[in-house]
Amino acid sequence: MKLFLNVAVLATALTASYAGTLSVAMTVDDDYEAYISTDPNVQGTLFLEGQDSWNSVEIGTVNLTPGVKNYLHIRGRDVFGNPQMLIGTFKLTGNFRFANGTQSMDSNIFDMTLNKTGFGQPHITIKDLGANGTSPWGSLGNGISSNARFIWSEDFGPGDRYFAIPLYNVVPEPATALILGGAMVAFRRRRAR
Ligand SMILES: [Ca+2]
Ligand SMILES: [Ca+2]
Repeated sequence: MKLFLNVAVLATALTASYAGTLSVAMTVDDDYEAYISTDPNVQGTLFLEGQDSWNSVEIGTVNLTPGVKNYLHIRGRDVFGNPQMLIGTFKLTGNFRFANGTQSMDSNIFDMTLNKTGFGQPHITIKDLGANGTSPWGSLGNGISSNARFIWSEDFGPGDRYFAIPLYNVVPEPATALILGGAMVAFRRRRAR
């Protein structure tokens, strides 16, 4: 009975560790909303926005839905005319990974997608406008890495830009659960003596 209870507690602890968070430090020239979604075609739930100020970096953290792929959806737009850009640094916890295989990434043209008509639509090319520090914006801090890139669509102009970053759910190695489970059983046996 005690063993059963401990296995149940262990299972609960393992399940809890499967959850994760996404932390964001970003800004857009000039305006954006950031959403978290479990469907690439659905905008999702708003958790961060930056209103009309490219030089203020917003930070936010959101809980991810465990066990499935999540998506960071950023809907950005220019408000005051050229120039236009998005820049940010993104971090994950729990069993989530970016396309680069790690829990940290900076805005770049390789690990994100973009289109001008809506989330889940066919992708268009992202243009690299230079590393953090590049004129006319200069260096942006408050959590944005010096390696982050200023990016936008190839064409400038009005209208929303839909950026997406997939957050892959990584299934833990079964060996880890077995080792933990085995250790717990051994621990209980020692205590029982
Ligand atoms: Ca901002
Ligand atoms: Ca602008």
